[in-house]
Amino acid sequence: MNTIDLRSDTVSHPTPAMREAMAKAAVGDDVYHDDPTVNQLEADAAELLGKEAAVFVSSGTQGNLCALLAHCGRGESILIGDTSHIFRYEQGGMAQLGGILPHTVPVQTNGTLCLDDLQAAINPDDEHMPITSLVAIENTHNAAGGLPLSAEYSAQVADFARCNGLRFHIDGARIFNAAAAFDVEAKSLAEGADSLTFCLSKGLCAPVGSVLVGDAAFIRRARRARKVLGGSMRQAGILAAAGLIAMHEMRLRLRDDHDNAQLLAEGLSEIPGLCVMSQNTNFVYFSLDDSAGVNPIELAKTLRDDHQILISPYGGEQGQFRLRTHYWIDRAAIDKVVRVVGALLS
Ligand code: TLP
Repeated sequence: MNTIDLRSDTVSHPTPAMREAMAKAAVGDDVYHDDPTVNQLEADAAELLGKEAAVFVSSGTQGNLCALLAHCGRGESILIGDTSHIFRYEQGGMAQLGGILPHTVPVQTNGTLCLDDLQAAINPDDEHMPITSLVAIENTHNAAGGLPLSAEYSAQVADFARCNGLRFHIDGARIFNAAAAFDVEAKSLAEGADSLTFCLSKGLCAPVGSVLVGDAAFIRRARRARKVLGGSMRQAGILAAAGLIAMHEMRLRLRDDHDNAQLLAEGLSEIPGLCVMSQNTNFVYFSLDDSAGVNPIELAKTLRDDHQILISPYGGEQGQFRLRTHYWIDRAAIDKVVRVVGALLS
Protein backbone atom coordinates (compact mmCIF):
# COMPACT_ATOMS: atom_id res chain seq x y z
CA MET A 1 0.00 0.00 0.00
CA ASN A 2 1.80 3.18 -1.18
CA THR A 3 -1.01 5.36 0.04
CA ILE A 4 -0.92 6.07 3.77
CA ASP A 5 -4.50 5.14 4.59
CA LEU A 6 -5.42 6.05 8.16
CA ARG A 7 -9.21 6.28 7.66
CA SER A 8 -9.85 2.99 9.42
CA ASP A 9 -8.16 -0.32 10.17
CA THR A 10 -10.80 -1.89 7.90
CA VAL A 11 -8.77 -0.63 4.90
CA SER A 12 -5.87 -2.99 5.68
CA HIS A 13 -5.05 -5.37 2.84
CA PRO A 14 -4.22 -9.07 3.22
CA THR A 15 -0.53 -9.82 3.75
CA PRO A 16 1.58 -11.81 1.23
CA ALA A 17 1.42 -14.83 3.61
CA MET A 18 -2.36 -14.61 3.57
CA ARG A 19 -2.51 -14.48 -0.22
CA GLU A 20 -0.30 -17.56 -0.41
CA ALA A 21 -2.37 -19.47 2.17
CA MET A 22 -5.57 -18.50 0.33
CA ALA A 23 -4.22 -19.86 -2.94
CA LYS A 24 -3.33 -23.19 -1.32
CA ALA A 25 -6.34 -23.56 1.00
CA ALA A 26 -8.11 -26.91 1.23
CA VAL A 27 -11.83 -26.28 0.69
CA GLY A 28 -15.23 -28.01 0.77
CA ASP A 29 -18.88 -27.04 0.97
CA ASP A 30 -19.28 -25.29 4.30
CA VAL A 31 -23.08 -25.64 4.30
CA TYR A 32 -22.34 -29.42 4.58
CA HIS A 33 -19.72 -28.57 7.26
CA ASP A 34 -17.26 -29.99 4.73
CA ASP A 35 -14.73 -27.19 4.51
CA PRO A 36 -11.68 -28.26 6.54
CA THR A 37 -10.19 -24.77 6.65
CA VAL A 38 -13.42 -23.18 7.91
CA ASN A 39 -13.78 -26.01 10.44
CA GLN A 40 -10.23 -25.34 11.63
CA LEU A 41 -10.87 -21.59 11.92
CA GLU A 42 -14.05 -22.16 13.92
CA ALA A 43 -12.46 -24.71 16.26
CA ASP A 44 -9.42 -22.50 16.89
CA ALA A 45 -11.59 -19.39 17.41
CA ALA A 46 -13.77 -21.18 19.97
CA GLU A 47 -10.69 -22.33 21.85
CA LEU A 48 -9.02 -18.91 21.76
CA LEU A 49 -12.10 -17.23 23.21
CA GLY A 50 -12.82 -20.02 25.71
CA LYS A 51 -16.17 -21.03 24.21
CA GLU A 52 -17.62 -24.33 22.95
CA ALA A 53 -18.23 -23.44 19.33
CA ALA A 54 -17.95 -20.79 16.63
CA VAL A 55 -19.37 -19.83 13.27
CA PHE A 56 -17.55 -17.97 10.48
CA VAL A 57 -19.59 -15.01 9.20
CA SER A 58 -19.06 -12.48 6.47
CA SER A 59 -18.77 -9.35 8.65
CA GLY A 60 -18.99 -7.91 12.14
CA THR A 61 -22.45 -6.60 11.34
CA GLN A 62 -23.62 -10.05 10.31
CA GLY A 63 -22.04 -11.67 13.37
CA ASN A 64 -23.75 -9.25 15.74
CA LEU A 65 -27.11 -9.69 14.02
CA CYS A 66 -26.82 -13.50 14.02
CA ALA A 67 -26.07 -13.29 17.75
CA LEU A 68 -29.10 -11.12 18.52
CA LEU A 69 -31.41 -13.26 16.36
CA ALA A 70 -30.12 -16.40 18.06
CA HIS A 71 -30.51 -14.95 21.56
CA CYS A 72 -33.80 -13.01 21.30
CA GLY A 73 -37.32 -13.51 20.01
CA ARG A 74 -39.57 -10.87 18.40
CA GLY A 75 -40.84 -8.29 20.85
CA GLU A 76 -37.90 -8.75 23.21
CA SER A 77 -35.71 -5.86 24.24
CA ILE A 78 -31.94 -5.54 24.63
CA LEU A 79 -29.88 -3.15 26.76
CA ILE A 80 -27.26 -1.44 24.62
CA GLY A 81 -25.00 1.63 24.65
CA ASP A 82 -26.40 4.71 22.94
CA THR A 83 -23.22 5.17 20.87
CA SER A 84 -22.58 1.48 20.27
CA HIS A 85 -21.88 0.25 16.76
CA ILE A 86 -24.77 -2.23 16.97
CA PHE A 87 -27.23 0.56 17.80
CA ARG A 88 -25.86 3.35 15.61
CA TYR A 89 -24.20 1.80 12.59
CA GLU A 90 -25.87 -1.52 11.80
CA GLN A 91 -29.07 -0.09 10.34
CA GLY A 92 -31.11 -1.26 13.31
CA GLY A 93 -30.95 -4.77 11.83
CA MET A 94 -32.22 -6.21 15.09
CA ALA A 95 -35.48 -4.22 14.71
CA GLN A 96 -35.72 -4.41 10.91
CA LEU A 97 -35.26 -8.14 10.71
CA GLY A 98 -35.73 -9.52 14.21
CA GLY A 99 -38.45 -7.41 15.83
CA ILE A 100 -36.01 -6.76 18.69
CA LEU A 101 -36.16 -3.41 20.50
CA PRO A 102 -32.98 -1.61 21.52
CA HIS A 103 -33.23 0.06 24.93
CA THR A 104 -30.27 2.43 25.09
CA VAL A 105 -28.26 3.52 28.10
CA PRO A 106 -25.53 6.19 27.95
CA VAL A 107 -22.01 5.07 27.12
CA GLN A 108 -19.68 6.55 29.74
CA THR A 109 -16.54 8.40 28.66
CA ASN A 110 -14.53 5.28 29.57
CA GLY A 111 -16.59 3.19 27.12
CA THR A 112 -18.52 1.28 29.78
CA LEU A 113 -22.23 1.10 30.55
CA CYS A 114 -23.01 2.01 34.14
CA LEU A 115 -24.47 -0.99 36.02
CA ASP A 116 -27.03 1.22 37.80
CA ASP A 117 -28.25 2.51 34.43
CA LEU A 118 -28.52 -1.07 33.18
CA GLN A 119 -30.43 -2.15 36.29
CA ALA A 120 -32.86 0.76 35.95
CA ALA A 121 -33.45 -0.04 32.28
CA ILE A 122 -34.68 -3.62 32.85
CA ASN A 123 -38.41 -3.75 32.25
CA PRO A 124 -40.55 -5.11 35.05
CA ASP A 125 -42.68 -8.20 34.44
CA ASP A 126 -45.55 -6.14 33.02
CA GLU A 127 -47.54 -7.22 29.98
CA HIS A 128 -47.40 -3.67 28.61
CA MET A 129 -43.65 -3.90 28.16
CA PRO A 130 -41.23 -5.87 26.04
CA ILE A 131 -39.27 -8.50 27.92
CA THR A 132 -35.66 -7.44 28.51
CA SER A 133 -33.57 -10.41 27.49
CA LEU A 134 -30.00 -9.37 26.71
CA VAL A 135 -27.25 -6.88 27.48
CA ALA A 136 -24.52 -6.02 24.95
CA ILE A 137 -21.23 -4.17 25.39
CA GLU A 138 -18.51 -3.21 22.86
CA ASN A 139 -14.79 -3.88 23.38
CA THR A 140 -12.81 -1.91 22.27
CA HIS A 141 -15.42 0.84 22.13
CA ASN A 142 -15.31 2.49 18.72
CA ALA A 143 -17.22 5.73 19.43
CA ALA A 144 -15.45 6.15 22.77
CA GLY A 145 -12.18 6.41 20.83
CA GLY A 146 -11.02 2.79 20.80
CA LEU A 147 -11.06 2.41 24.57
CA PRO A 148 -10.46 -1.12 25.83
CA LEU A 149 -12.74 -2.49 28.57
CA SER A 150 -11.12 -4.62 31.26
CA ALA A 151 -11.80 -8.25 32.21
CA GLU A 152 -12.99 -6.96 35.61
CA TYR A 153 -15.65 -4.83 33.95
CA SER A 154 -16.75 -7.70 31.70
CA ALA A 155 -17.05 -9.92 34.78
CA GLN A 156 -19.27 -7.30 36.45
CA VAL A 157 -21.58 -7.20 33.43
CA ALA A 158 -21.63 -11.01 33.36
CA ASP A 159 -22.65 -11.04 37.04
CA PHE A 160 -25.31 -8.43 36.41
CA ALA A 161 -26.67 -10.46 33.46
CA ARG A 162 -26.72 -13.70 35.45
CA CYS A 163 -28.45 -12.12 38.47
CA ASN A 164 -31.13 -10.66 36.21
CA GLY A 165 -31.66 -13.66 33.93
CA LEU A 166 -30.27 -11.85 30.86
CA ARG A 167 -27.99 -13.13 28.11
CA PHE A 168 -24.72 -11.23 27.56
CA HIS A 169 -23.21 -10.44 24.14
CA ILE A 170 -19.91 -8.67 23.39
CA ASP A 171 -19.31 -6.84 20.13
CA GLY A 172 -15.61 -7.64 20.23
CA ALA A 173 -14.85 -6.45 16.70
CA ARG A 174 -11.44 -5.38 18.10
CA ILE A 175 -11.25 -7.70 21.12
CA PHE A 176 -7.62 -8.59 20.32
CA ASN A 177 -6.70 -4.90 20.47
CA ALA A 178 -8.23 -4.83 23.95
CA ALA A 179 -6.32 -7.99 24.89
CA ALA A 180 -3.07 -6.44 23.60
CA ALA A 181 -3.74 -3.22 25.51
CA PHE A 182 -4.16 -5.08 28.81
CA ASP A 183 -1.60 -7.76 27.92
CA VAL A 184 -4.12 -10.52 28.68
CA GLU A 185 -5.59 -13.46 26.77
CA ALA A 186 -8.73 -12.50 24.86
CA LYS A 187 -10.62 -15.32 26.58
CA SER A 188 -10.34 -13.48 29.90
CA LEU A 189 -12.29 -10.59 28.35
CA ALA A 190 -14.96 -13.01 27.08
CA GLU A 191 -15.39 -14.96 30.31
CA GLY A 192 -18.99 -14.96 31.48
CA ALA A 193 -20.29 -13.70 28.12
CA ASP A 194 -22.76 -15.93 26.27
CA SER A 195 -21.46 -14.78 22.91
CA LEU A 196 -18.84 -12.59 21.27
CA THR A 197 -18.23 -11.44 17.69
CA PHE A 198 -14.71 -10.58 16.61
CA CYS A 199 -13.43 -9.34 13.26
CA LEU A 200 -10.60 -10.82 11.21
CA SER A 201 -10.80 -8.04 8.68
CA LYS A 202 -9.83 -4.96 10.69
CA GLY A 203 -6.38 -4.64 12.31
CA LEU A 204 -5.84 -8.37 11.70
CA CYS A 205 -5.69 -7.75 7.91
CA ALA A 206 -7.86 -10.60 6.59
CA PRO A 207 -9.75 -9.51 3.47
CA VAL A 208 -13.18 -10.66 4.72
CA GLY A 209 -14.77 -12.20 7.76
CA SER A 210 -15.66 -12.27 11.41
CA VAL A 211 -16.31 -15.06 13.88
CA LEU A 212 -19.15 -15.47 16.37
CA VAL A 213 -18.45 -17.69 19.40
CA GLY A 214 -20.70 -19.14 22.10
CA ASP A 215 -22.01 -22.47 23.36
CA ALA A 216 -22.86 -25.25 20.93
CA ALA A 217 -26.66 -24.83 21.10
CA PHE A 218 -26.34 -21.06 20.58
CA ILE A 219 -24.03 -21.52 17.59
CA ARG A 220 -26.54 -23.95 16.00
CA ARG A 221 -29.20 -21.20 16.25
CA ALA A 222 -26.72 -18.60 14.97
CA ARG A 223 -25.98 -20.80 11.92
CA ARG A 224 -29.71 -20.86 11.17
CA ALA A 225 -29.80 -17.05 11.48
CA ARG A 226 -26.78 -16.75 9.18
CA LYS A 227 -28.58 -18.92 6.60
CA VAL A 228 -31.73 -16.79 6.54
CA LEU A 229 -29.55 -13.68 6.21
CA GLY A 230 -28.06 -15.25 3.07
CA GLY A 231 -24.72 -15.53 4.81
CA SER A 232 -23.96 -19.24 4.46
CA MET A 233 -20.91 -19.68 2.29
CA ARG A 234 -19.67 -22.61 0.24
CA GLN A 235 -15.90 -22.97 -0.39
CA ALA A 236 -15.18 -20.33 2.22
CA GLY A 237 -11.91 -22.01 3.19
CA ILE A 238 -10.21 -19.57 0.80
CA LEU A 239 -11.25 -16.79 3.21
CA ALA A 240 -10.77 -18.83 6.37
CA ALA A 241 -7.15 -19.51 5.36
CA ALA A 242 -6.44 -15.78 5.65
CA GLY A 243 -8.49 -15.73 8.85
CA LEU A 244 -6.27 -18.38 10.45
CA ILE A 245 -3.19 -16.22 9.84
CA ALA A 246 -5.08 -13.18 11.11
CA MET A 247 -6.08 -14.93 14.30
CA HIS A 248 -2.86 -16.79 15.08
CA GLU A 249 -0.15 -14.46 13.78
CA MET A 250 -1.47 -10.95 13.19
CA ARG A 251 -3.13 -10.85 16.61
CA LEU A 252 0.31 -11.08 18.21
CA ARG A 253 1.59 -7.86 16.61
CA LEU A 254 -1.28 -5.47 17.44
CA ARG A 255 0.85 -3.86 20.15
CA ASP A 256 2.98 -2.39 17.31
CA ASP A 257 -0.12 -0.59 15.98
CA HIS A 258 -0.82 0.81 19.45
CA ASP A 259 2.78 2.00 19.76
CA ASN A 260 2.55 3.64 16.34
CA ALA A 261 -0.72 5.32 17.32
CA GLN A 262 1.03 6.69 20.39
CA LEU A 263 3.94 7.99 18.30
CA LEU A 264 1.49 9.60 15.90
CA ALA A 265 -0.39 11.25 18.77
CA GLU A 266 2.86 12.51 20.30
CA GLY A 267 4.07 13.91 16.98
CA LEU A 268 0.78 15.60 16.14
CA SER A 269 0.47 17.10 19.60
CA GLU A 270 3.62 19.17 18.93
CA ILE A 271 1.92 20.98 16.02
CA PRO A 272 0.53 24.43 16.91
CA GLY A 273 -3.20 24.78 16.15
CA LEU A 274 -3.76 21.05 16.48
CA CYS A 275 -5.12 19.37 19.60
CA VAL A 276 -4.88 15.59 20.10
CA MET A 277 -8.19 14.71 21.74
CA SER A 278 -7.45 11.07 22.53
CA GLN A 279 -5.27 8.09 21.76
CA ASN A 280 -6.32 4.62 22.81
CA THR A 281 -5.22 1.31 21.30
CA ASN A 282 -4.88 2.00 17.53
CA PHE A 283 -7.19 5.06 17.46
CA VAL A 284 -6.10 8.72 17.37
CA TYR A 285 -8.53 11.65 17.32
CA PHE A 286 -7.44 15.24 16.80
CA SER A 287 -9.09 18.58 16.24
CA LEU A 288 -8.02 21.91 14.77
CA ASP A 289 -8.53 25.17 16.60
CA ASP A 290 -9.11 28.57 14.99
CA SER A 291 -5.39 29.40 15.09
CA ALA A 292 -4.74 26.55 12.63
CA GLY A 293 -6.18 28.78 9.90
CA VAL A 294 -7.06 25.75 7.74
CA ASN A 295 -10.47 24.45 6.76
CA PRO A 296 -10.61 20.82 7.97
CA ILE A 297 -12.23 19.52 4.80
CA GLU A 298 -9.54 21.31 2.74
CA LEU A 299 -6.81 19.81 4.92
CA ALA A 300 -8.12 16.28 4.31
CA LYS A 301 -8.35 17.02 0.56
CA THR A 302 -4.81 18.41 0.31
CA LEU A 303 -3.42 15.46 2.27
CA ARG A 304 -5.20 13.08 -0.11
CA ASP A 305 -4.51 14.83 -3.42
CA ASP A 306 -0.97 16.07 -2.84
CA HIS A 307 0.48 13.55 -0.38
CA GLN A 308 -1.55 10.29 -0.70
CA ILE A 309 -2.44 10.49 2.99
CA LEU A 310 -6.04 9.53 3.76
CA ILE A 311 -7.67 10.58 7.03
CA SER A 312 -11.32 10.71 8.09
CA PRO A 313 -12.78 14.13 8.88
CA TYR A 314 -15.13 13.52 11.76
CA GLY A 315 -17.98 15.82 12.68
CA GLY A 316 -17.96 17.71 9.34
CA GLU A 317 -16.74 21.31 9.53
CA GLN A 318 -16.09 21.03 13.27
CA GLY A 319 -12.48 20.25 12.52
CA GLN A 320 -12.15 16.83 14.09
CA PHE A 321 -10.33 13.90 12.58
CA ARG A 322 -10.20 10.18 13.24
CA LEU A 323 -7.06 8.17 12.41
CA ARG A 324 -6.40 4.46 12.84
CA THR A 325 -3.10 2.65 12.63
CA HIS A 326 -2.74 -0.88 11.25
CA TYR A 327 -0.21 -3.31 9.79
CA TRP A 328 0.39 -1.22 6.66
CA ILE A 329 1.22 1.94 8.63
CA ASP A 330 4.88 1.79 9.66
CA ARG A 331 7.09 4.26 11.50
CA ALA A 332 8.18 5.94 8.25
CA ALA A 333 4.51 6.57 7.45
CA ILE A 334 3.93 8.03 10.91
CA ASP A 335 6.93 10.36 10.48
CA LYS A 336 5.68 11.46 7.07
CA VAL A 337 2.16 12.23 8.35
CA VAL A 338 3.52 14.31 11.24
CA ARG A 339 5.93 16.16 8.93
CA VAL A 340 3.33 16.90 6.24
CA VAL A 341 0.55 17.95 8.63
CA GLY A 342 3.06 20.14 10.51
CA ALA A 343 4.11 21.83 7.26
CA LEU A 344 0.49 22.41 6.16
CA LEU A 345 -0.43 24.02 9.47
CA SER A 346 2.66 26.22 9.79
N1 TLP B 1 -16.73 -0.32 12.06
C1 TLP B 1 -16.30 0.41 10.87
C2 TLP B 1 -17.42 1.31 10.36
O1 TLP B 1 -18.59 0.60 10.20
C3 TLP B 1 -17.69 2.47 11.25
C4 TLP B 1 -15.07 1.22 11.20
O2 TLP B 1 -14.45 1.74 10.27
O3 TLP B 1 -14.71 1.27 12.38
N2 TLP B 1 -18.48 -3.40 15.59
C5 TLP B 1 -17.60 -2.40 15.67
C6 TLP B 1 -17.15 -1.94 17.01
C7 TLP B 1 -17.09 -1.82 14.50
O4 TLP B 1 -16.23 -0.82 14.59
C8 TLP B 1 -17.52 -2.30 13.25
C9 TLP B 1 -17.02 -1.68 11.96
C10 TLP B 1 -18.43 -3.36 13.22
C11 TLP B 1 -18.90 -3.89 14.43
C12 TLP B 1 -18.99 -3.91 11.94
O5 TLP B 1 -18.04 -4.62 11.23
P1 TLP B 1 -18.21 -4.87 9.65
O6 TLP B 1 -17.77 -3.61 8.98
O7 TLP B 1 -17.31 -6.03 9.39
O8 TLP B 1 -19.63 -5.20 9.40
